[in-house]
Amino acid sequence: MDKKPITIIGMPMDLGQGRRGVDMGPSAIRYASAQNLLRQLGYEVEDIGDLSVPSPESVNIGDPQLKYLSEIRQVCEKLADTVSGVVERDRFPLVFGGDHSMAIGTVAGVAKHYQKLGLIWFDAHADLNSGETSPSGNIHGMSLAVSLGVGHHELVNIGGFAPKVHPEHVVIIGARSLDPGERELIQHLGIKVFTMHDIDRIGMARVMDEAISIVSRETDGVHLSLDLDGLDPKDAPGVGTPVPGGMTFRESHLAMEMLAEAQVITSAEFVEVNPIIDRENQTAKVAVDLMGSVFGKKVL
Ligand code: 4U7
Ligand code: MN
Ligand code: MN
Ligand code: MN
Repeated sequence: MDKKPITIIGMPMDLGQGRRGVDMGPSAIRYASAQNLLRQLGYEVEDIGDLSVPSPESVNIGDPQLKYLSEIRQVCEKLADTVSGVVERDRFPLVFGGDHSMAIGTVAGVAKHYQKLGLIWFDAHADLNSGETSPSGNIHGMSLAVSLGVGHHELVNIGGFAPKVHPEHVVIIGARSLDPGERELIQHLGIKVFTMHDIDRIGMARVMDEAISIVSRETDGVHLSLDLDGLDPKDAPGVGTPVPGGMTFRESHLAMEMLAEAQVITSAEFVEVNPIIDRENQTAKVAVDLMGSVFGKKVL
């Protein structure tokens, strides 16, 4: 198997959500020995550190329907440039977050290099709101919409082009909390969503077979955007927006192992780890464990 060298980027950002703490996610994930594990798996790894992100106390919240819009735009532009530079150096970008609004930057950075990018959104939520539909005004609930070209123009045009992905190349896995505007957009764009109901009903193995065939059909790269709240809060308690009834530790692992087997993933981010409400860094450890599986760790 081709083991592309990995570049880790930290995004210590919590401007996109209501609760403090996910800005410490990158440290917690590093503390859970991400780099060691990847080296043990035989990868060359570099960590280029954290991007600098303003703390919410130091800036103005701005429009309550698009909180911290201008700061999020700025740091996502920077993240997009950084990620794009990593791809240009023929390395695998692996980003640690940070609230999920950062995906606007990560996806913009990779999409510059892949005309037809596949996208796996592993999440309890769909992140398909806009300033008009959001019940919270938190941009971490809008990042998938923005990547599809729906939302505020300042976010949609990050990186200088839009959209970053097309709906037919996107799958959402693990959804169990959707807002009315998100349901409408899913219908309107025809996005494939594997809800918890689907996972219960047909099992994770079949869900992943279908998901992999969708994201790899006619695409030239696939990004994995993994929000730890996709897992059940019993397995990943350290997240800002926990929703009961999520994917188990084993189901999530199976999903990652199948992605590794299919060898489709060309970039990844692990987001929304909140050490403040975690228990002994359990959620960051789960993130690193899942990372192991994505990068090909096997029992035998
Ligand atoms: B996350 C929410 F209303 N939909 O928009 C919203 F339920 O990145 C939650 O998936 C968004 O954690 C959660 O605020 C965003 C809410
Ligand atoms: Mn999310
Ligand atoms: Mn979520
Ligand atoms: Mn979340």
